[in-house]
Amino acid sequence: MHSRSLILVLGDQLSPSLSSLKAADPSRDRILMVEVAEEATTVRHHKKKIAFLFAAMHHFAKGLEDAGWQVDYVVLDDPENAGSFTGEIERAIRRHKPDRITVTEPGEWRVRAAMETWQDRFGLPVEILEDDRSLCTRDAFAAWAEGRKQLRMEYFYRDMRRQTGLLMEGDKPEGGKWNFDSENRKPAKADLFMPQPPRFAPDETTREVLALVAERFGEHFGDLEPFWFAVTAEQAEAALNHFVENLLAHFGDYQDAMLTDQRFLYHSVLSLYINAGLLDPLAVCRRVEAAYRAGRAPLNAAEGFIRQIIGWREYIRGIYWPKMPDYAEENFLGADRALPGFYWTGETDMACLRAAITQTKEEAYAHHIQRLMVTGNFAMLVGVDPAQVHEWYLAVYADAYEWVELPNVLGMSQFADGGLLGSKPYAASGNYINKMSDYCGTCRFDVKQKTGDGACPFNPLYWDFLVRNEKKLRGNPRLAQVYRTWDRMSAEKQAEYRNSAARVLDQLG
Ligand code: FAD
Ligand code: DLZ
Ligand code: SF4
Repeated sequence: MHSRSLILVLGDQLSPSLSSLKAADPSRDRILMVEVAEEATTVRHHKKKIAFLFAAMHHFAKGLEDAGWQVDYVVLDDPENAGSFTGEIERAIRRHKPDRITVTEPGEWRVRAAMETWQDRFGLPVEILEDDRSLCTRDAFAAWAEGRKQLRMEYFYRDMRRQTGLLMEGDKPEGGKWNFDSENRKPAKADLFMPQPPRFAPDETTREVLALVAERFGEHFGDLEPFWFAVTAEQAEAALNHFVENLLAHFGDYQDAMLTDQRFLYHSVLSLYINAGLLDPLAVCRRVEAAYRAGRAPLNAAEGFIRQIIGWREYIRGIYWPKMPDYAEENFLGADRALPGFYWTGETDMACLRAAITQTKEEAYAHHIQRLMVTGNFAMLVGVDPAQVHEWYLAVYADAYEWVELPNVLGMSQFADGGLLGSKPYAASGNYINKMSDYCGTCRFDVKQKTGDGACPFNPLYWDFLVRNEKKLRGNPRLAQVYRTWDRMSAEKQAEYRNSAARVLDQLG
């Protein structure tokens, strides 16, 4: 007789192709899905994110049942709910008396560490299967990284293009170049026509979840309604279709632009669906490639988009696992300031931060440049403790899971790993934000004014950051030119910058 498995499917594993399901037999094995308070409160997640995951979990469980699986779904308000994965596994073992536990590896080190205790704790074999939804296995990434002094995304990406065959002509890149970024990144004009992402009306199941989240997590950051996210694979597919048909063609051009009244611009708003498992990353890229080959999107757009997924997304995952758990503690610049309170309210006179944070509160979404060059840049310039920055990003975005959020925040945006991910800090003065957005036009501060009352705070903070961290950063060849500019300034000018920055920092408390 075959042994019976209890298969735990996590909230970000909502894919019928999941490795744990592939290996299983619906007539014999049982699936367990659990809503647990620990996952929602270890970091107090945005209300919309919790609602999205619980609603998507319910719909996924229903789909599995319709396909003949036996699913044991534990709701959050079950009076017996133990509140954690480990507690719920223990209860489920009592209910189902399985011969073993099967899981697809989780996306977070903390959860994997808990799972690794289960075999001894429960006296049952625990199988942790590889998550083959990612295109580069952990072993393959380790083999690629072996012996390299620097782990540059661009070289990793070329290998992923060769491996997947995406946008390849034989062994050459389509169009003769691997990367078309020089044609991308234009500032946007507010009168461009940008179709909004499709909005999905909540069905009865989702409405019940919304009521539960309002009651149990009312104190968490963020607006719960209006709630319009896709919660099924079919709806996520419709969102992908909308992107490919209506937005992809301009994706590259306006990738770095920011507009107060256009929260999504030509971005796909698909990361939350891909990360939860509702969309398959490779299938998404194949759709985009097909649109290019059919002449419906230019190469700079298709290549730029595909690079974000098979390049950045896979590379970030590759970095996360071998670096954990110590990575989460890294603080190369020794930053120790508390996260300013306005990150939780949006109440600040700085129009760029107000726009990015207000939109984060309302949508649980901000696009890459808002995350990197507005909220991330400001936190780094003022020297916020990277662990607090990490916790904020993990809590507030609907697409945030530690494996993808942590390297992006700690490495890319805060330079807290000392340059493993980026060759220099993404530090910028107000000039960059002004070039790429319409924020400065409505701001109380003057982006052109360098120092003194009324000057854009990013301007003195930029120089103060470089000087404060001079010992760690001056030797970086990519910063040689900016340090030369600082050295050429008069002592008086330098003092003005430092004094202005000190006043901004004082006001932050
Ligand atoms: P688009 O601009 O349409 O990009 C297409 C897709 O590419 C995204 O859906 C995503 O799957 C992928 N992608 C693009 N850039 C990255 C990247 N750097 N890392 C991984 N995938 C990428 N992304 C997350 O999925 N979760 C996070 O928690 C997260 N935190 C971030 C924190 C910071 C400080 C920064 C700078 C970036 C972060 N990113 C994160 C990456 C990126 O900002 C988001 O993936 C993107 O904004 C999601 O919106 P979109 O789907 O409209 O993306
Ligand atoms: C983020 C999250 C939340 C809020 N709640 C649950 C939950 O109740 N049940 C569940 O299975 N997963 C949840 N998740 C996603 C997990 O935190 C995620 O699977 C792990 O962090 C591994 O990436
Ligand atoms: Fe932001 Fe400075 Fe522009 Fe104001 S002036 S929106 S603070 S960059």
